[in-house]
Amino acid sequence: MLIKQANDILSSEITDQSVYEERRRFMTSSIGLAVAASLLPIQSSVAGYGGKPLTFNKNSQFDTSEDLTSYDKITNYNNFYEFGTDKYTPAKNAQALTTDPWSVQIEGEVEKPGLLHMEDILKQHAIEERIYRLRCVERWSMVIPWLGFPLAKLIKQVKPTSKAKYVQFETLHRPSEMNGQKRAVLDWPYIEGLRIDEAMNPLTILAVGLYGEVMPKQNGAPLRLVVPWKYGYKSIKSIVKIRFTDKEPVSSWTKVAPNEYGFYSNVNPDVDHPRWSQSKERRIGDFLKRDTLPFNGYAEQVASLYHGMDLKKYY
Ligand SMILES: Nc1nc2c(c(=O)[nH]1)N[C@H]1C(S)=C(S)[C@@H](COP(=O)(O)O)O[C@H]1N2
Ligand SMILES: [Mo]
Repeated sequence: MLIKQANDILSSEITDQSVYEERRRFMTSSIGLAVAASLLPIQSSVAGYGGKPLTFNKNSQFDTSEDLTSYDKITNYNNFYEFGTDKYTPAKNAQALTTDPWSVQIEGEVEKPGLLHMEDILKQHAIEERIYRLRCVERWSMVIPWLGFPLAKLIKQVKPTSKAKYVQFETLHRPSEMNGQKRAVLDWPYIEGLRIDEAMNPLTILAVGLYGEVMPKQNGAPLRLVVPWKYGYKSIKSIVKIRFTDKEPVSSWTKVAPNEYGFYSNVNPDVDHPRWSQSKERRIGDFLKRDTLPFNGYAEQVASLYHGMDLKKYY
């Protein structure tokens, strides 16, 4: 049989980069589209969370002609200080993390505070595939096919009060499984924050997977933030708490070096990091550097959020 039903595709096949790319090319070719439309369900479904398949639709609004970074690179070159400060050990060390059961505490300025269980989050929100660029403050970038849903949907569900001006996120603190937390490299737990309008922006997602499968542990399983127009460190991993506040949260990186890592952290080629220029970046897998784009190439969608602000002051 030429094409399998999406339900028949095993996750082990999907995780293989070449199979994924082949399927992607096939699905986007005109013949592929016609055949796919007649034979395949629009949704794809592979092994997911809690023994339940992760079902998702591709959101073609967030497609790209750029090459995807390989699954191998995305899952073996990570920043996840809870599992070590270099890029290579999280892939190994993060496997110790228990991600099921998992829940997220909602607190602060909301009408509906409480504990959200991961299974319910997955049941309540339609999962989309979106391809986003991720630009790390350390001058490398990747192109990643995320699975997730707009954070705005979860925020609307818990009904913030009029005092909620900011959203603060917190990563799990569990040194028994997160060996990096045995050292005080950061003030654990890892904290990040957004202004509420940034959090509500349609580009901001909570991601639950990548490359068609459940989130690898080193990439922030089971639930992480992805804010594509900001430096990578704003995209906090393995979230256990979301707090609505009237005060600007102090993120972990701002706490260690406020002159290097500001609250906004918008990708900006015109504002240098004190120790290096931010004008160029290396796409992982490429040899030559490329220009960094304002707001990581998402200016059209988000520049208006900062209208009238001096982005050299609010870095
Ligand atoms: N909890 C937590 N979240 C984190 C980090 C971290 O160390 N701990 N690193 C950040 C940084 S600096 C980057 S660049 C991205 C990297 O995400 P990736 O490993 O999935 O590419 O995660 C961000 N989220
Ligand atoms: Mo980063």
